[in-house]
Amino acid sequence: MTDTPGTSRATEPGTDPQAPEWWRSGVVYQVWPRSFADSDGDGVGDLGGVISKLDHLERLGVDAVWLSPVHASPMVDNGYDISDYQDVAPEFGTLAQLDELVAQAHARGIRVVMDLVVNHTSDQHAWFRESRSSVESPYRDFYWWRPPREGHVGGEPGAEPTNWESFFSGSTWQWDEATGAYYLHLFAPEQPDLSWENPAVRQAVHAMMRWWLDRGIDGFRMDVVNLISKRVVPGTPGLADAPVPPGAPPGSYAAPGDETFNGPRIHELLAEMHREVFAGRDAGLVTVGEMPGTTIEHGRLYTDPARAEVDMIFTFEHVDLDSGPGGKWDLRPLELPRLKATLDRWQQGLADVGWNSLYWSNHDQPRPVSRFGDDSPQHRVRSATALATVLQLHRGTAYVYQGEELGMTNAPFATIDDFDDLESVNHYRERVARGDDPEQLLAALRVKSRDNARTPVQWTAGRHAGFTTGEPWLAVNPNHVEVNAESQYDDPASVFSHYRRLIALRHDEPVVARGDFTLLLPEHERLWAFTRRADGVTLTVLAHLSDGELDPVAEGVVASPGAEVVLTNEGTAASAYAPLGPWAARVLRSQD
Ligand code: ISL
Repeated sequence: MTDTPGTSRATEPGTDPQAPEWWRSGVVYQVWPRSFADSDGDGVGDLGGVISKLDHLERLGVDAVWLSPVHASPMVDNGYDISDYQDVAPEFGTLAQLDELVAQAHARGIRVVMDLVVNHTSDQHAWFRESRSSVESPYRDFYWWRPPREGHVGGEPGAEPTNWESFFSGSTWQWDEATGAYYLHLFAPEQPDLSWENPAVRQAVHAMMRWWLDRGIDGFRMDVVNLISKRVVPGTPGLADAPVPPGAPPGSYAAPGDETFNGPRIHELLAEMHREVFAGRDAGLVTVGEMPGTTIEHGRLYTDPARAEVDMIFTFEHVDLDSGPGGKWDLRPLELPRLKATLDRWQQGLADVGWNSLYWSNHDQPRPVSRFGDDSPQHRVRSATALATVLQLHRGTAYVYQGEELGMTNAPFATIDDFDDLESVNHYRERVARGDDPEQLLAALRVKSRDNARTPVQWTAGRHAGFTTGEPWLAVNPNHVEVNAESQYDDPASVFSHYRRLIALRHDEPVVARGDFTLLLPEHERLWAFTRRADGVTLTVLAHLSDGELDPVAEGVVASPGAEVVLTNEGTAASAYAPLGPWAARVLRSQD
């Protein structure tokens, strides 16, 4: 590639500790390594692949890469089950390659943020192997071991210490014959939960985090970190049942809520981690906690700089709006006013204290253009770019998940055999066994399965989209012939080119990081409009999220004289308040 990145970055890694935090105007790009780029032809993406695509990231103009786990792992949950926190999985490469990635990224002004998965380890981690070997093991209390429920025999149905349902179906308790006890796993049985009640666990994790920072990485994305404090009721076994929804058959499992989310010691644990790991280090480090089930009230506490817990959190309200009371597979239509209102509430809630993370997708979510936009050939580019514009011009750090910058879509999965992810496959099997209609189950998987995000990145129109010279571990989306990076770089109308301009605008226009946020016409079902204001500058964002045409002034947007168009996905710039075509987005700038 010949041209320069979209913009200069606010601060280069490690240069000026006094500079304002880079992440306020910054953009973080998530790499999910298994599907990013394969350098050795084994069909699995790897670190060599990430290094080979740094040009792509530099050209896009992002400030940092968040690398999903590359640690040693049996890959039951594609790397979110770590068996050695201080080594790299052979299929991804070596520690030396990771060092090289960090060095090469830094040389381009791109930071590297690692995933931190410490709510649980893999059952193959040395700590757990030790822990399960004997009740006398010094590692026994690294995990949550509990006896069967009183009056029950271990291993029989209903004997589990609590009625909690795992994120990945079934009970959260696994019976372990060797020492005659259950251990807790909020996720898969191969992902036992660490006990953060144990100071030795905390010290070991803090030491591991310092080891990574000493190696030169720039921060952590902390996996489900608001689950690490379980609500321990005084007395034994000390963990309470979750309330069972009305009408559920006796003996049903129930998703734990307050028992595990944002538990009683969570703020204390995060403050301790901050003190033990980050205090006194480079101010350019960043931390983001993944926090499902978190309210604004908690969000303020987590991200208040004065409390020194984490810099920002990933919340889930906006990605739960298209789920019904039955959870993520219980599909509901998405209503634009509710989506706008949800983001607006977080904007207002964290306006004076704390900081927002802005994301449409990640490796757990379907593709945003298929979910919130229109992925038909006619509207894919416009809707992908309109959605990006709206999101990234809210106040907060923007996250781009691999392929989103190309407008990649959900995949055409035909049968259950096309899916890989344990969440999808377990859910399907459990429900088919219960007698649910397989076709209906498949219909929900097609919309919501995490595999939608996990098909390989589409680099070229060629064989396997240029992802691998071998056989890809998960099928490439056949639409790579039209949707691929190579064809987008030099096309000013492409999704990639729009993302580049948008990221440059975030960097160059201080009002994006600093300005206040006012939602306009909150009830409008097709128009997403808001203003951002600071220091006499106003940005007005107008996005028409549907087919057809829409006249913003006729709908009630008040024109501001002298407003100029600074970004649009409409090709030739329309005038500021002209009618918006299908999925058109326009950003106006005016000055007092
Ligand atoms: O993906 C989800 C639902 O479909 C979420 O509930 C997800 O499991 C939750 O957000 C936690 O995600 C994180 O931890 C999991 C891992 O499988 C995910 O990939 C990770 O992002 C367990 O480590």
